[in-house]
Amino acid sequence: MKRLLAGLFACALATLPIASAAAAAPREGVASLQPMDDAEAARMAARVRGEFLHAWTGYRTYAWGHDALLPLSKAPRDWYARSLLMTPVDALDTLLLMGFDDQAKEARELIDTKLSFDADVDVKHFEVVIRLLGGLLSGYQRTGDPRLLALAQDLGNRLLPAFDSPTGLPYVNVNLRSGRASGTDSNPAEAGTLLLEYGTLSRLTGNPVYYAKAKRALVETYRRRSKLGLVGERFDVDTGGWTRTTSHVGARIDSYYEYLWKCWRLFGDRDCLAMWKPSIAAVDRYVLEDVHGALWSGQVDMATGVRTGHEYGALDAFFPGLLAYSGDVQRARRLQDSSFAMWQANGIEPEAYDYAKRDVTAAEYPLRPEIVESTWYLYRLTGDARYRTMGKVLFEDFVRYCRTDAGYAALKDVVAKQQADDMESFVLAETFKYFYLLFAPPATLDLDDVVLNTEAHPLRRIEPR
Ligand code: DMJ
Repeated sequence: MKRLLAGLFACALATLPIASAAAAAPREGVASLQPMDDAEAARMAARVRGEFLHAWTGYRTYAWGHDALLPLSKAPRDWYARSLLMTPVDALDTLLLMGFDDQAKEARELIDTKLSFDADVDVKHFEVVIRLLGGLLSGYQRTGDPRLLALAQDLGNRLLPAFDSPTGLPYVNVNLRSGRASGTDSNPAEAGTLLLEYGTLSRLTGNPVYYAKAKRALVETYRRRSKLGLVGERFDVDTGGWTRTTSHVGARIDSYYEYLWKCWRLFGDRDCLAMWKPSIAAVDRYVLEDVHGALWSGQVDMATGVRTGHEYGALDAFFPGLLAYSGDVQRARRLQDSSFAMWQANGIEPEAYDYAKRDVTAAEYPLRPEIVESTWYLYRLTGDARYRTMGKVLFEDFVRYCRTDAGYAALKDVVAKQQADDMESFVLAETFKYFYLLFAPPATLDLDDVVLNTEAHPLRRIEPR
């Protein structure tokens, strides 16, 4: 926090005549920043592109053909007994967006020739949908490569048994070869963050089954909301009963809200809009709160609305972007200022932060994209070039603390800045993509043309057949 306050005062003093400086209130958040001009933005876009290439090259050199790179040990890591090419599939559309055509071609050839879903492995349904199904569909829409669509359809078919529960809520895992589904301890994010991908698969193949199953899971989640309109954090897939009733917008719930809004945007599905409206009203009323003069989002009980916690964190930081995207720019700006203050407190954001006590409560940073995502939405939707300057602060810190010889490393502890041997595929799918989009010319991605899934894969609108 000290660093933030010192920075804010320095900046305010630099731009005010001495006589009025003493009387002026310190400006905070985005108001403390100067707008970035287009020439500086172009330099930043080139820098982000260069750093992305550094991370991609690390994967290419030390982990080619595997799911992910271990950036400290310079070795590969696979999620299961067999690689599912998580990083190449997740990174493909970022390579294309940034104009790395040779690398994209090489990644596509690897996927086309080596990726097979005929594997006796129990995979996490949600993760495979957002990263692999989303990545394949977006890659197909960008390249027209029919093999990517064929892989997406094969994967979709193998995953469908996940929905065969008594409630229609999906099981957590599914075996890609046998279709055996397992895992009943699930949550709104895992059940409700499927329709953009399955729905796009239906639109592209003409087979409505994918849309129907994923939509039912979203509706079944919504149906279980409390009288106040809030959802909890965990439920049992077989019974549909809540097993944890804490409500918030962070881990295990976050992208459920994201997809209510985005499925309306992508498919024009009025049911999604009808579910979004009371849901966001309940979040505004019960979950968001003013503390120390700033807007934050914490925890309440879904049934009573009684406040149970004041924790915000790296995952919650997607919410300002969603607020802005859905039209509530005022609240979006205030919450983004809070995300930025949380980041500035240690020069990198922690996984969880108690905003009432101003204390880090979970110190790791797995290179998450959400704060960058929100910075980009706010810039794109308001045109306020100070958000580009905010993004530059984030990027410089990100490079300073997380860059390694071979790529980018997560942090075990944002206070001690101790690195961890982990570079998730979402770093290449999302974190670098949002940084790049923030500084690149807006025409790089037309928000009227696409909706980004929760893993930042841009999906194009397609009319139903
Ligand atoms: C990503 O896989 C997705 O953004 C998901 O919705 C949340 N977690 C990670 C990034 O933090």
